[in-house]
Amino acid sequence: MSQSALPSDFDPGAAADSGGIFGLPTTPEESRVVVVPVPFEATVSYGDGTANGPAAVLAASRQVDLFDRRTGRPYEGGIAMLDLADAQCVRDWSDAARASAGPGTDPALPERRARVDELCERMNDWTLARVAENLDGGKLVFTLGGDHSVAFGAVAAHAARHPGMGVLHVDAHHDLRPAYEGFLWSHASVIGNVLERLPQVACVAQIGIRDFSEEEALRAADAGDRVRVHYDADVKARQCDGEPFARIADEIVDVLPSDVYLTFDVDGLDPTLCPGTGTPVPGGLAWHEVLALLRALVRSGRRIVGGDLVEVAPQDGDRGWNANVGARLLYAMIGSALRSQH
Ligand SMILES: [Mn+2]
Repeated sequence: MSQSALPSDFDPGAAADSGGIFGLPTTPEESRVVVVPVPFEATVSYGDGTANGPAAVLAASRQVDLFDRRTGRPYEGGIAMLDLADAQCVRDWSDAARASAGPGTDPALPERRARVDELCERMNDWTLARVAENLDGGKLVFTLGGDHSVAFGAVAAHAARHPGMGVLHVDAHHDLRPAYEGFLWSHASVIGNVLERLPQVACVAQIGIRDFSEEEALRAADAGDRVRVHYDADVKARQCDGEPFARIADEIVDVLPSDVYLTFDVDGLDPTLCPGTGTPVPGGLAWHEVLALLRALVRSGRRIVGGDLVEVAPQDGDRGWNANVGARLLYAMIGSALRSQH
């Protein structure tokens, strides 16, 4: 049992009144787990709002019950999110990039593309630095987007410290588009950038994939063993034929090396769980399938070295649903990662 970072009078069953994520009172310095918020959405393809994800998940997280039958007391060592006010620079870069990349602008203009690429690089550097300093401080780090482009710096920081690690990638999309709409660092290219620029990443296993271009499917196939795709339609067909999801999950996990980074695009879920996300697609993982996948990862003895949750977007009138699912998903990922440490 890990030593508690919490004050002795802390009551995990009481309604949270501290300002911290999941209602926890600990500072990042005191906490075992640090969440890095990256409110960035430069290159939106459809719906917007993921830059509001971190604030919305923070608010919703206070409703999550801390005790978890499956993972025990993930809160015990402390979980803290870095101050959102310190991420305001990222929000400003995001707004500036959207002004250059957004509707009514011509993305073909090279100076606009260069401007957006430069703002994305600043965000990459910022994210990498925040994640790296917390990893070096011995923290387990989870990054909270923002769109999927925020994962690059986080994966890079982890890969530098865990060479040979694998990435488990849950998403409706391959994210293998070369320079989507001309933008080098687009959310739709993030896994392509990981494969191309981070040789320390041994392989990527993708699940939930159901909306992609022919070029992306070819790119995935051409990557050989470095990219293992578990197409949503194939997984669902096997389940319809009577195969248990647990067996499929074991198969997905089996190809990964011993250290695993988890990148979770919320649109990998059934979109009834994330209607606000930028590019919802029918199909996808059910809630309990996600938990089964996390269980399979832990059961296999692999170590979850860190992760990110991206593309959570609150909507007007959703009564907090998008952020509520996001907060619970983040808590499940953190709990599984803590369980997997040995
Ligand atoms: Mn994605």
